[in-house]
Amino acid sequence: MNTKNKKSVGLHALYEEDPATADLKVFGRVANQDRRGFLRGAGLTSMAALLGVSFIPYHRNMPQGLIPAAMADDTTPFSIEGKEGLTILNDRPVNAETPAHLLDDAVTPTSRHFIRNNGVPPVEVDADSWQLTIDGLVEKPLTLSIKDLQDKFEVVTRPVVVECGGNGRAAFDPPASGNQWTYGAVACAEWTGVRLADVLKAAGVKPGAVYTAHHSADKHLSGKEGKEAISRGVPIEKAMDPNNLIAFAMNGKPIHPMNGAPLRLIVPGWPGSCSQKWLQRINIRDQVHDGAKMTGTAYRVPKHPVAAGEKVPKEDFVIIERMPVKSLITHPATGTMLNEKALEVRGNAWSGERKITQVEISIDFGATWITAELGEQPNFGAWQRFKAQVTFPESGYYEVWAKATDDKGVSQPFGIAWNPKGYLNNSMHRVAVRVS
Ligand SMILES: Nc1nc2c(c(=O)[nH]1)N[C@H]1C(S)=C(S)[C@@H](COP(=O)(O)O)O[C@H]1N2
Ligand SMILES: [Mo]
Repeated sequence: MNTKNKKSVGLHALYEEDPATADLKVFGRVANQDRRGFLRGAGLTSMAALLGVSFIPYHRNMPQGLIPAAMADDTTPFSIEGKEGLTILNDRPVNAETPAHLLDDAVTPTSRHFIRNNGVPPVEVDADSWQLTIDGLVEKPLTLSIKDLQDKFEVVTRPVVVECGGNGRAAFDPPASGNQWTYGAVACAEWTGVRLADVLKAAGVKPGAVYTAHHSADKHLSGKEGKEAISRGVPIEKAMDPNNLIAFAMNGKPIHPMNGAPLRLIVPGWPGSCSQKWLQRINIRDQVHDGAKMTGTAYRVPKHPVAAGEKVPKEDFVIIERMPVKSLITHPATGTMLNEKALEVRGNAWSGERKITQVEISIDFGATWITAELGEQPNFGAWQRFKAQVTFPESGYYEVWAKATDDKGVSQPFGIAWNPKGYLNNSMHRVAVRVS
């Protein structure tokens, strides 16, 4: 495990505060008063799995809130199996982003796909018995297993960008509260699944349908039954876009537990929050969905430009839909010390529901630009690779900047379009390079 820890609240602090809550966070369920009862079930299995064994022979003797010594020395709050090199922003819930230089692939490996959790993920999911229900404003409500989905609908595989609406929030000044993502709450994994539109057509969406409502198996942080961590949706027109997937595989394998195993939505071009993980139910509604994190100011921006720090009345906020044009320099890593003057710059560029037509690179703080070589978009919703050869004239400090332009002629701004909740920062990516 080489997951870096940004936040100091670790396991100890967590258990000192409240062992029962800590159990919930770590093991996904609250300990009974009789801890042994808890440890006998799924809790025991998940604790054992965290400790890297299949069983804890003397588990009956473990007191409630005991931090296993194997974990007690660990300075990182969690080791996330199957994830490498991510920066942990928060351990309750688990949120981790990927340093830009680890995103230097057309298809992001699962180990490098960021994690954004709003609540407590389910433990011990069983793909064989998992069920998805489609109900609400449909002719024929459906309950489907993953096998049903595979048997009844065409299965497709495609790389798709998932980006958190709050990616880039850390650069806001004045700061915006929420996860302080820098650049790495974005990834482009290859997802396999069936088309959401095909499944909705099979259920027969009735006239009057306005919005989808997505429901899932993760739990609210409070542990309260019936309270959802997040339940978002999209307008029915967007839901019927053939590019949305109900996905059961990620990079050719079952989905990583933290990325929504065994079933999730993949909604290209819109904020990651639309792509419900651990998906159990899609309810078709006759109004804009008002589930958890759909209302108030969550995943919303002011409908008019605002000055940094300006107070915005609630009624002026609108739901974020398409994500903006953006790019990321994935080589070199920022802070690189170069011993030669020539350098290959590489990265990824994307724009929600659009193609990238140009990426430009500057090494002189934007005074001059060179056009990068730009790769094709493999399919709707995927990012495009770019590369450029640059030569630094002499030794010293440089910044490499990248600026993408999409097929509607929209480019990335230099500055941040500040908004109260810190969404949609698509300002140009800059990396520092020292040439010796
Ligand atoms: N059930 C569920 N789905 C969810 C979330 C969540 O907390 N619970 N987070 C959403 C948000 S805000 C984002 S950005 C993406 C992140 O997907 P990832 O964790 O696979 O990177 O998942 C979305 N789907
Ligand atoms: Mo997100």
